[in-house]
Amino acid sequence: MSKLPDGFLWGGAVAAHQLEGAWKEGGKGISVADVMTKGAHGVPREITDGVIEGENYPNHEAIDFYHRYKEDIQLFAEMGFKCFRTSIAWSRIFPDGDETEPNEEGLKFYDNLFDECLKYGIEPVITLSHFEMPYHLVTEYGGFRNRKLIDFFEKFARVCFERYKDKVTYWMTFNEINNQANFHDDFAPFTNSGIKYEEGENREKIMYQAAHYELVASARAVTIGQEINPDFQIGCMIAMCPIYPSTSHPKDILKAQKAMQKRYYFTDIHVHGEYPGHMTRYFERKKFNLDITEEDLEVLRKGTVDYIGLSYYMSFAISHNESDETYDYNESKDLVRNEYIETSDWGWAIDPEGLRYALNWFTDMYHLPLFIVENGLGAVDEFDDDGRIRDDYRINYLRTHIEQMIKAVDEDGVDLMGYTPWGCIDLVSASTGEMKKRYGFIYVDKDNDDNGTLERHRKDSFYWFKEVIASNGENL
Ligand code: BGP
Repeated sequence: MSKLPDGFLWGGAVAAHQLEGAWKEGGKGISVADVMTKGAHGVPREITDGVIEGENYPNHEAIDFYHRYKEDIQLFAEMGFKCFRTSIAWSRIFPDGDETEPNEEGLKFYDNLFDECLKYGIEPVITLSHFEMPYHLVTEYGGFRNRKLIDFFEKFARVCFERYKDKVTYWMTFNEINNQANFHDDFAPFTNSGIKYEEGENREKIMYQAAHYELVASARAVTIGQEINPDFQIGCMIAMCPIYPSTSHPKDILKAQKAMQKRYYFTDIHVHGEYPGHMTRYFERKKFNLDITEEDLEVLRKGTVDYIGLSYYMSFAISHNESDETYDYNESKDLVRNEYIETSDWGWAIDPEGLRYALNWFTDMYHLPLFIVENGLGAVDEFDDDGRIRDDYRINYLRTHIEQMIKAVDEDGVDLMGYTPWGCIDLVSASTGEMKKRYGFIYVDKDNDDNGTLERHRKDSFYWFKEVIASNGENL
């Protein structure tokens, strides 16, 4: 007997800009992702001032899912997927983001894609904004530093909800909305908000202002979606990395608690519809004077979500800082290495128990259904002489995480809707732009320098995951 509920949504997750390619086809406009440099190990990607001829922009072709989606969905169906999480590229629907009428060809592409999924009984799970805002909204309006973006996003959301109301039930508004508050590189440009910083600006203040506008845009979308189809399930999407105290020193415990508050206040707003006291006090203390109106607060109260979607890859550990009495969280300064945990080739801490912890934490805090919409291991894959990819490291990672997920459901009573591992087919890495950081059950023949036939191959994990789904998590 399976320990997971019937109808558990097994599947896989991707994002439009990381796999579709066809960056200029079907009337699509240029998105932020199309002008991002290819980073590298330890070198963050940058939003450039436009496309330079001859440069390698990995998202332009990606894995050409735009033309090959039928073949790929068929492979997902062969694995037994119950759902497939992807995003709608905003720039396919509104090429510049500020038009009055949507682009019919873009809408049609997603009609075809969702129909193809439904043909196999695969539920589409759709993120509205996954790091791919139309670039015009960045150059003309400054991205989400501008209040006008709320209206543009609302319009985009309304068009999608109306068009796909009979094909899509599960939605999420902004992918990893809290990722911009992770304080990496002193608030690096964040593609969801489309923000490029000027010299000498108060980046932190700008980030909180943009985050506020995104939260209002999200809440407005939730309210509209619930009106258009009351059967919709509309969630938020939070990047979850639990932050553990590095020791039992009370100051480390308090430091970890404050860090968790800061990283996850987004969830309080999505779920409870209001800012927690620690954030309003923080804004006051910092004299940020943010543009937050009474009307905004009303919108936030109304547009609360139905479930929490989360990504989980790793955990962090943190120590207090004797010279800083405030306990303010600064990720690039305060995080420490957790000696009990191994890391991936890209330095991400591998911590399966952390997933169980995270699921319990969300449940205790918010009492809402949860949906793990990303989890996985980025690794270099190679063919053996017999033409097989023996990715037991990936199987191991997923198995140990699924074991903890099942304990959370079975022993702790967590209400979990489904599990969609990240990058079910190899795609362009979001943080580095590389192809060689692979997550897939399906290998795609393409290398870091844009060479390859784009042919698809089943890895060993493909057959393993197929059995996991068929047994509803019994055979791991
Ligand atoms: C999440 C993003 C994804 C994805 C994943 C893996 O933060 O939502 O878009 O790419 O991380 O990250 P990476 O591709 O950098 O390995």
